[in-house]
Amino acid sequence: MALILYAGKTNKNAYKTQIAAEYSGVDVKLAENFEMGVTNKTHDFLKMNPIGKVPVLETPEGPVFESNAIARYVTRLKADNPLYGSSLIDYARIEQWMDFAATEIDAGISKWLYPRLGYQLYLPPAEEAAISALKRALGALNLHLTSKHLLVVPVTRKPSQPKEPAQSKPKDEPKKEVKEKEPAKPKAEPAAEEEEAPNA
Ligand SMILES: N[C@@H](CCC(=O)N[C@@H](CS)C(=O)NCC(=O)O)C(=O)O
Repeated sequence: MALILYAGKTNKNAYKTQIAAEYSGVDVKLAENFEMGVTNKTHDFLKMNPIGKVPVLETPEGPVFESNAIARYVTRLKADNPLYGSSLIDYARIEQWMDFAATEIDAGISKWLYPRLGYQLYLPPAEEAAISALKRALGALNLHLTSKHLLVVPVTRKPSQPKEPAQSKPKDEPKKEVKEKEPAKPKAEPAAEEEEAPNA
């Protein structure tokens, strides 16, 4: 029987579980008719997660909330799942990157994005701090990835034969005007249908 995951279809935190389930052969289905801002405010939902956030997984032994915990649970449903590593140091490194993604990257994105979307107060110095923290985290991630070769996919391309000679850009082409975007004014309440609501 499928485990039921409460979240909207495009919830980034639910993707963690859905991807883990797919790789682990675990049957997880999104709750039908789930409506962000409605379903997660019901009494029944709050019994599963008292803070009213998604995702929540319904298991035969009761509900589990917190997306990383759910993803780990689903992964461990498959015995000796290689997705979870095979030694203590493997587990530690997997958890290290899961925690890093949640607390350094996700948190940084939220602090930058939500005021711009109008969910939180927009304060330029706070945004500057969020961007600089995010750059630091992404810089560290980048450094890590450049020393790995996990994502390298060989691409063989035939030399392209352009039908027409490439047009060179006229030298005196006027530069496009770059307009600075005005930050959105804070909204009173996050829109109910918005999937990505503030963590705070
Ligand atoms: N730490 C939680 C964060 C969950 C979270 O912030 N969920 C958002 C959607 S991505 C939510 O339910 N927001 C509704 C609210 O803040 O009331 C997790 O990883 O599961």
